[in-house]
Amino acid sequence: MKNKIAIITGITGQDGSYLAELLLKKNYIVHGIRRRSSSINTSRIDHLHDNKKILGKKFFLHYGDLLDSISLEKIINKILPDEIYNLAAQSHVKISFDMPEYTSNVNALGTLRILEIIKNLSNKKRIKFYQASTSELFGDSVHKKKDENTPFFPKSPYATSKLFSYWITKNYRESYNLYCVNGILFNHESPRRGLNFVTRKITYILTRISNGLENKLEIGNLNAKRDWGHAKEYSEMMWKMLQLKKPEDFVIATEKQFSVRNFIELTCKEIGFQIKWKGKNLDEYGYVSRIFDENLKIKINQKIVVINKRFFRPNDVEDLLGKSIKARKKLNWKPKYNIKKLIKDMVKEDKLLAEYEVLKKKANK
Ligand code: NAP
Ligand code: F7E
Repeated sequence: MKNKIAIITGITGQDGSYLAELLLKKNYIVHGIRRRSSSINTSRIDHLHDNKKILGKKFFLHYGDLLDSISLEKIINKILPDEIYNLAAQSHVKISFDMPEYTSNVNALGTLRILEIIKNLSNKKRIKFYQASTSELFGDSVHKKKDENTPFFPKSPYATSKLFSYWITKNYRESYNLYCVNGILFNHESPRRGLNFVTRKITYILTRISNGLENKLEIGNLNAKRDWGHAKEYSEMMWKMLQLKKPEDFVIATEKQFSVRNFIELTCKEIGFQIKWKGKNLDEYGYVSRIFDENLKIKINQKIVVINKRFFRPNDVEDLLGKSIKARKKLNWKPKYNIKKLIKDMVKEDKLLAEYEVLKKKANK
């Protein structure tokens, strides 16, 4: 049987790397679009190149940018893929307040640029298109559990840019009969998550503190609640959405909610100590109250979490919880990772990084 061909934008990111792995396992030929950068940005996918035995000539990277129609058009016209997964984005919500125009250009117009190319090719090939939509679209919606019918109420330049891409994807589906879907994914994390997203920041810095490499974790809003799943599983749902006969939008969520504070507490437990809280608002802090593993380089009463105003947003989404009944029925969605398993996976990898750094420091002495 002929191999299917996929293009992934954002292949160097967390989700792009998991999706590339999955598609290669399914025997796809995978083309990734990477943007030019002065430092190497392929660390999440380098192992795919190394694995030549399995992959042979099935994995290719191309320079392109969502801001640059010429590069996108050249790549898509040449490859004529069966599927395009549009995962590229300026994906950081807080940074979108600092760079609203750039964020909108990449996330909103970038999606439009790809859809136009697909539309112009539609008499040659029916290319299926996946758009990385987000639970941030719901923002301040008053409905507790959010599904495909919940009204949107975006609260950041990131969310408004993704609102445009959500609707333009739906519009191109309806106006031009294209196969386009929105995956409305709630937060998903992993050991490959960027270091400036809250979960990875927590597992990375707390494992460093417990190895004596750092003193404090500085954090923003402790009370924000999220529905956190594992990126590996969520990437599989992207693929499943494009395998359906009829293009439809889906919410993917675990349907369980935890606060940033809970995430810190569970991470401490996984590492081997207990944290307690004192003080209020900006003066609140977390200190070590019990130690279960005597090898940890921390002390009872050590102040290890402090609040820093710098990490608050002009406007935060306080409460996100999903309802993914439709995906459970039509995509057979059932999360295998709960929050504890997710944290275990992240702490395991970050512990190795910290231990490696300790060894390096010792060797250099
Ligand atoms: P990520 O780790 O931040 O990856 C974003 C990717 O987009 C990176 O490969 C990045 O390249 C690339 N990119 C950024 N600007 C670009 C541009 N102008 N042209 C081409 N590529 C560009 O994000 P992620 O967590 O994997 O998320 C994947 C997608 O899902 C994003 O669209 C995000 O908004 C959306 N989403 C994420 C979540 C989540 O919880 N993770 C939830 C819902 C939706 P560099 O490596 O060079 O920076
Ligand atoms: O923040 C709070 C922060 O940056 C989560 C993106 O993948 O998921 C992600 O967006 C919460 C917020 O993710 C810090 O205020 C506290 O309430 O990890 P985050 P996000 O904003 O939910 C959605 C679904 C996407 O689509 C996005 O692309 O944690 N928080 N203290 C902090 N957040 C950060 N980053 N850093 C802190 O120090």
